Amino acid sequence: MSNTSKTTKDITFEDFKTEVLNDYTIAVTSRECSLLGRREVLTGKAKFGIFGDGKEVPQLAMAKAFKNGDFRSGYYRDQTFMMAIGALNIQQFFAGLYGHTDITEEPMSAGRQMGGHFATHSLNEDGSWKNLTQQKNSSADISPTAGQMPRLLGLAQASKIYREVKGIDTEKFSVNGDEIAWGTIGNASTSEGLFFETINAAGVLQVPMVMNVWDDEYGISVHAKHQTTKENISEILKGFQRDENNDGYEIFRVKGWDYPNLVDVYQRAAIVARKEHCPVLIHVNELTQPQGHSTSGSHERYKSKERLAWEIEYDCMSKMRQWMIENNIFTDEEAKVIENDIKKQVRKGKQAAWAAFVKPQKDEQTEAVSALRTAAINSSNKAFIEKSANELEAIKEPIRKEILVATRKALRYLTAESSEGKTALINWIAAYKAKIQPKYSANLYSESNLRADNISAEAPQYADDAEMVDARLIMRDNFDAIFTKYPESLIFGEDAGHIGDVNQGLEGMQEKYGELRVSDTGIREATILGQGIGMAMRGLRPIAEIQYLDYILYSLQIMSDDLATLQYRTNGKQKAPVIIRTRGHRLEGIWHSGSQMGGLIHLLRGIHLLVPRNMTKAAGFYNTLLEGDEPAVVVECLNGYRLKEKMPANLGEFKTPIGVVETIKEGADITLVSYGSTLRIVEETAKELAQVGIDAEVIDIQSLLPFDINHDIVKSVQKTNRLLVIDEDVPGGASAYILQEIVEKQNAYKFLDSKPQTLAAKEHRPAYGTDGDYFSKPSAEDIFEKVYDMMNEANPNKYPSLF
Ligand SMILES: Cc1ncc(C[n+]2csc(CCOP(=O)(O)OP(=O)(O)O)c2C)c(N)n1
Ligand SMILES: [Mg+2]
Repeated sequence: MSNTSKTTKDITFEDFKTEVLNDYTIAVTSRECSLLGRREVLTGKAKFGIFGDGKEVPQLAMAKAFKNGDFRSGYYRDQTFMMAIGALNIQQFFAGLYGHTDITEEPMSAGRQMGGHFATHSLNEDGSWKNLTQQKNSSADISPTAGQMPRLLGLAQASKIYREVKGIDTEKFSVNGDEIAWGTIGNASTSEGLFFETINAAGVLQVPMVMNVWDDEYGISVHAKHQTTKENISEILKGFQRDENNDGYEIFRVKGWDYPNLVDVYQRAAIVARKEHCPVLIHVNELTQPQGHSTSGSHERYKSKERLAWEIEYDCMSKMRQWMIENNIFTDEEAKVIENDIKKQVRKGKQAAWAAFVKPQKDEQTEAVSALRTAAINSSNKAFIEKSANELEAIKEPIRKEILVATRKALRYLTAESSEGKTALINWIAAYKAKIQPKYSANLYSESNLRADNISAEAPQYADDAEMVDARLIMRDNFDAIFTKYPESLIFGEDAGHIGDVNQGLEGMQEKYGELRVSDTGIREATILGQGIGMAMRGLRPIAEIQYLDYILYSLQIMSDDLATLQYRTNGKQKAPVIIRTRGHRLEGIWHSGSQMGGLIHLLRGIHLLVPRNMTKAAGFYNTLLEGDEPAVVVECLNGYRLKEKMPANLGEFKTPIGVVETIKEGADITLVSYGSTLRIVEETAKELAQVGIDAEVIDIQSLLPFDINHDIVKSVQKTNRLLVIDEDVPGGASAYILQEIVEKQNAYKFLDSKPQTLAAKEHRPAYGTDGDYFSKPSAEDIFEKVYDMMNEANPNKYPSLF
């Protein structure tokens, strides 16, 4: 089922009729799915439902204008559109509602997202790109309202880059940059800052983005009068309208039940965006929500009788039907025949989806019951285990949790026994978990052979006469090598273009590679990130620069909700290998010395988090990441650009491995673990400790996510038997995570002769004054005294107390 439009020129009435009937069929199918979907939730088969009823007709029009290669970035109302582009059928719709964990049955997310969150597959089984120009694409939805906006900007900008930058291999991604990125959003969600930030940025960038607002006057129960100035989003955005003197937007307003007008508006909008790369806003108003917001409430509670009556009269489906009758496309009787037939098809599709959902679990239930019965045979607790088996067997439509609860609990009856049946049950549970757990946990990170920890290290090479230079020059020259080696790479951020970033790590790069590849952006961190995500989803290799680590918080929501979940929420069917470049840690003052690494570690699982101690290490990370297919944040040391480092010869080639620690100094007495700017202080302190006879081993973590994949730190602790983690985040921040990794995951507790400790910053942010750093973050004296104290406790004779 799809509604790809023929050209409207020279179309016969029969052709026209066929096309409209096809559209109506799609829309009725979608409506029936909504109606039956709600019932599935109310009867308990599905847990939650949020449907596209009341928004069907404009989505038909959007689908007609949507071409191969185009991208959608939308929200949970778009089931009709997805059906109209042929990306969602009835059975798949219900598989989504049930949370089917098989990607072939539930292609949107393999049951990871609630129904109504749509996606298409950009990747093959091995993680390589499909040809996106030969299919209609939808980036994977997320639930946070307006969260689809930042990425929409990047999806649209990719077309501009593909059209205007020469030398990129466009084969799988673009045909002359003709692709449109189509956004959809609810009227109430336009209240979010992300909406306005994206609208402004797309106007500045002039990218082919068509923004659709589905306006039903409400956001759950809250009326437009609390949401939008003048209760009218296109009215207040009028200032964005382009004119003869200024670039801007084309803005359309159209009624959501007016099928012929909608079709016309969407065709016109597409031409403007596709040809001219001018962003377009389509405000579709007078839409309704026949069943209310979702299955968890009823709209009778908050809509007036008059509004409810109006919604019935102006329901876009009945208006379309009426128009079709008036225009002799069908009669009322003929319409009823079509509608009844669709009702049957939807019911059949629903039944098939449920049967497919239940089947594997039934088979697994049979296996589990049999394993339980075998284990029961020679057990003194036979009666109890058989009871569990019988109870499990009696469940008509079991879920996997019930299967595991029954089998795992049965082991408790067998602790004192040994039998073949018991061993078989243990093995069955282990095999079952190994088979089922990935359905819920796989693909948080890339599982392709391009995953970051699969890219091997390459050491920097130095010429005999290699110069010691300001470290920012290594960064700059390495970026130069990167831009030459990867024509699809580009960098953008505040001050990244004309002046070559605030620390001159991109000096001269814009002149050399042009304003599209090395560009300044507005001050808008969330959409800088969105540019990165969207362009990476279309095969480019963007480096999104967030000027200072302290300001990453503005983009953190999108990084966490969108980027970090992307591979997971599509079960590996989409990726966005964007690199986020930032700089942080010790400079001065509350907002230029932040090191909120614990926050990042916790919120960014799914993204690599790299903390190089110098610019050579940082440049090596960029080189590694560009060979891989995963997103990462690289935090450069803000106070390291003017320090001297030796210029490597193999720029663009040397690679810092990801997830691998480095021992900077060997030692026998204590293992000191740190990273980033603090590491330099630790190194200095290690020299001072040596003067009093303490031989410290110093390890640079380098990569917080993933963390020490070879478990090298425990090997050091095994030797020194003492561990101190030094970190400039708040107490219990990144240091708590590091300690958990080492003590619990690497089992370092086995080798410890002293309490494992952390030395972190104060709880407050760093004060500005000259001494602000000293009194806010771990200093050399703090480290010295902490280590000395630990050694004093172990051997007071050798290390008499300092105080
Ligand atoms: C950031 C965020 N806040 C709140 C919610 C809960 N929520 C889900 S939908 C919704 C209303 C959205 O209304 P609108 O944008 O008009 O879309 P509609 O459902 O009316 O089509 C709200 C508040 C959310 N998903 N995300
Ligand atoms: Mg709404």
